[in-house]
Amino acid sequence: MTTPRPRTRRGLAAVVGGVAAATLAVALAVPASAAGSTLQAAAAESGRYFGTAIAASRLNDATYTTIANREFNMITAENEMKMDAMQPSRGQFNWSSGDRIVNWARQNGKQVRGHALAWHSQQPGWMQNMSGSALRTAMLDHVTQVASYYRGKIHSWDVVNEAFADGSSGARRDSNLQRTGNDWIEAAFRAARAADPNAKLCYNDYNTDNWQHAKTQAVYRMVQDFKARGVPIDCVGFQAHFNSGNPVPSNYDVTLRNFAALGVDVQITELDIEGSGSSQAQQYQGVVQACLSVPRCTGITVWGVRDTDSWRASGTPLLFDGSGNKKAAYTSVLNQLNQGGTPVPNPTTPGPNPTTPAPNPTTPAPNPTTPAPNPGASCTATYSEGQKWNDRFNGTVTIRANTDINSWTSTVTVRYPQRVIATWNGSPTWDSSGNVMTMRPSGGGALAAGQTVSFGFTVQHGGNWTWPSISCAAS
Ligand code: G2I
Repeated sequence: MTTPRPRTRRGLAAVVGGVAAATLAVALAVPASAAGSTLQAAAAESGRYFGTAIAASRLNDATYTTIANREFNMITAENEMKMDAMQPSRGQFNWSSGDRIVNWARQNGKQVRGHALAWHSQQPGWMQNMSGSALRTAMLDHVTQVASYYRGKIHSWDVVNEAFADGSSGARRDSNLQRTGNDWIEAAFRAARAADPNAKLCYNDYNTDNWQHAKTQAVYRMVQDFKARGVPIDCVGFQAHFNSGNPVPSNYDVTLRNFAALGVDVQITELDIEGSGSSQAQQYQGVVQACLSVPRCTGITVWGVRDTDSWRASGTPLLFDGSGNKKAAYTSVLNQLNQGGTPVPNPTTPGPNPTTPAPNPTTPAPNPTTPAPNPGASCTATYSEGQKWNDRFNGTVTIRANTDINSWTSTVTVRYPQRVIATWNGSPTWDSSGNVMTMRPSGGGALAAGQTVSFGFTVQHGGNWTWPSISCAAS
C-alpha cells in the first residue's frame, strides 16, 4: 500500500485545525526548497494538477506558450473540441483544431481535459435544427466518434455540459437535447464509456458552487442517482466563474466535499474571478484552499492564461496580466498550493511496488563533455519515493556535495511507458526520446561540502512501477 511521505508543509488551519499542531512540528524541519516554484509543481506535490484553457489561435504567441508550458500541466481546448468545431457538417469531422491543442499538450508532457461532448450551446447549425430520436441518435453518434478518436489521450471528458437551469427551480435546462428525453445525459455517459473506457467522465456546470443553491442540489441528486444506478460517471466539474454578483461562496469546501462523498472526483474546471489586487487574490486563495482540503478534489484549471486571453477580458479575471506578468492572484494561488493539501488518494487498487529498486550511485558520474574547472568536484544523488497513485508517483532526488562544488547536473532516466509530467525545484531539459531528463539547479547551484539540495518530479507510470535511474555530476 501507499505510504504517504510525511507532510511537509503547514496544514490548512481553517480546515483541519485539529491536526495543525502536529503538522507544524514537521514543517519546522523542512527546507524552504521544498516549495514548488510553478503552479503545476506546487500542485503536484499533493498529487493535483494545475491546468489552463488554451486557444489554438494563440499557440504562435511565444509569451503565451512560455507561460502555459511553464505553469500548467493540464490543458483544456477553450473552443476547439466543442460540437460545432468537431463536426461542422453532419458526418464530417474536423479534427485539425482539436489536434493542434492535444498535440501541443502531449508534446509538452501535459495531460488533456476534453471539453465538451454534449452541450445545448455551440452546436453546429445542422444539429440545432434537429429534434427527437434523430437528434438523440446524432448526439450519441457525436459522443462515440469524438471520444473514440481521442481514446487514450484524454484525462477527463466533460461528457455533458450545463444541463441544469439557473435559479430556484432545480429543473433541467430546456434545450433540444433535453426534449429528446430526460435520460439523454445518462445515454451520453454510457456512449462515452464505451468509446473511451479509460477517460474519467465528468458532468460539468456553473453556478453549482454554493451548497445552498437549488441548482447545486439538483446536480447533486442527479449524481447520487447515477451512482446508485450504475451510470458511468467518475467526476463532477465545477466551472467556477466568479464575480462580484457571484462571489466565491464561504461553503465552497462543503460543496466539493459533499459531491466527493458520492464517490466521484471533483475538479475545478474553468476558474476565473473578476477583480484585481488583494481582493481578487484572496478569493483565488479561498478556492484553492477549498480544493486542497478535499482529498478527491484532484485538480484546478483556470480559464485562460493572461487577462487579455479571457472570454471576459474586461473583468481581468486571470492570474497573469496582459503583458504576462504574475498578478497578486498568482502569488496567492502559488503560496496556497505550497501550504500543501490533503493528498489525493489512490481511488483504485494500487499497482505493485517496485521489486528491484535501482541502486543509488555511490560514485559520482564523470562529466564527459565539459572540462572540470573544479578538479575533484563530486556529488552523490539519492532517490526517495514520494506519494503514489494508481496512475503516477512522485520522487525526490537529493544531491549531496561531497566536496565544495560550483554546480551540479543530475540525470533521471525513466522507462517506457513512463513519462515525467511535472517537476519542481530545478530546470529540466530532455533528450529526444523523452526518457532522460537532465535537471540543473534553478539558481546558481554552488554547494559547500556536505550540503544537500533536492528536486522532485511526478512520473506517469503507465503500469511500469520501476524506479527511475539517477546520477549526478558536479563541477
Ligand atoms: O462562457 C464561458 C465558458 C462557460 N462554460 C463553458 C465554456 O465552454 C465557456 O467558454 C466560452 C469560451 O471561453 C469563449 O471563447 O465559450 C464561449 C462560447 O459559449 C466562447 O466564446 C466564443 C464566441 O461566442 C464566439 O463568437 C467566438 O468565435 O468564442 C469563439 C472563439 O473565439
